[in-house]
Amino acid sequence: MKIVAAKKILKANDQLAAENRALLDAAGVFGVNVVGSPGAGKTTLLEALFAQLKGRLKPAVIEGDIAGSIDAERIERIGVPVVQINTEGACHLDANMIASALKELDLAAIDVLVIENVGNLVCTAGYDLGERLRIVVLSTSEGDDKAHKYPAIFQGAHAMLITKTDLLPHTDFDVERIAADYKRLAPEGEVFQVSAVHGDGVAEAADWLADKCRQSK
Ligand SMILES: Nc1nc2c(ncn2[C@@H]2O[C@H](COP(=O)(O)OP(=O)(O)O)[C@@H](O)[C@H]2O)c(=O)[nH]1
Ligand SMILES: [Mg+2]
Repeated sequence: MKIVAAKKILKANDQLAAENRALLDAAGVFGVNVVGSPGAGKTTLLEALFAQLKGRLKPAVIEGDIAGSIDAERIERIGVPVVQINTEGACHLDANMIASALKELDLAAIDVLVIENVGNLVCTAGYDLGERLRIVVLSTSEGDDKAHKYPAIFQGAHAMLITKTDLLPHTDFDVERIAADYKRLAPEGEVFQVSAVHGDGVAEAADWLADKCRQSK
């Protein structure tokens, strides 16, 4: 019987992630890994951010989904280059999948690559994809205990974007509680509050992303 230790798989992933990062750096492309639960509002947020960043940043997207291409079609409709990865059951993207998808993109024509990971607060935490920035998206309808219950994903994120703030009056979500839990895990992390459908907070998050992208050059 052959047993492959998870640690070994992660080591191989780290190697490939480093190669992806080197490729993106050489092309002057800033890689961003967006993680969060299914339905947290990741794709809607990307649509809002790209509208806000029009003329400032040239984005492309890699969409990770277990099946289908609904999100990639949404991104295509707003005129942003996009590659769909179907993981066929896997609950996260890995660096090998990203390496394949990168071959399908014209890196010379973009300056920020946003990877929308498979919706999941657990598996996605352990896999470096070769990004420079990781953002965790949490919606106000998911509960304010999630940083406490899924620490790894919050700990590894440079920013927490709280989405669907327009729904706050209808929930018991406590922004201060989740922000305090997140800051304990990631003291340097930024917290943004966004309603992608109403537009509140989108400009602040977009400015921060543009700054991070500029600082990386
Ligand atoms: N009320 C409200 N609904 C939102 C917001 N952002 C996304 N949604 C809705 O949440 C659902 C899931 O959004 P989607 O972007 O597909 O989530 P994803 O699975 O994380 O990519 C959709 O019905 C969106 O219209 C928001 O800021 N406010
Ligand atoms: Mg999506």
